Amino acid sequence: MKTFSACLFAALLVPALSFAQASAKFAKNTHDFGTIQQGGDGSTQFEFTNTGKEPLVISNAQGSCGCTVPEWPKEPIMPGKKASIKVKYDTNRVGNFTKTVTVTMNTEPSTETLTITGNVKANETPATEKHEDHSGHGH
Ligand SMILES: [Cu+2]
Repeated sequence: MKTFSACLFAALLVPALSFAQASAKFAKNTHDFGTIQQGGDGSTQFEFTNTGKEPLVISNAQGSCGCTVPEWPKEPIMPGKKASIKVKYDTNRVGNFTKTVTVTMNTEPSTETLTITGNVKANETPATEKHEDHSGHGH
């Protein structure tokens, strides 16, 4: 009898778990800054709504390199509520850029990729100080 109830319990639990999920609907997942002056404002926000049935928890957000820094809400976002992920690019780096931020959440699929792109225009500086093209750097 014990075995039977354990099986029954498992059978009820498995479908319940697969439904217990949050879902993030992003208003947009790319942002084009266009041309920004060197040292200018390289921040943007990616707004999203939890369209799932469970509180949405972001466990991590990771920029594709050190010059792309995300900030995300640490508290759970309730179903139907909006929140946003802030992404800041280091505009002291001159040139074209395309960077991604990978957001990990309790959703299916569990990651969302946000992309930022733009072109940082150099301030008038001596040519020796100029970085030709940031997009080719390896980190
Ligand atoms: Cu970089």
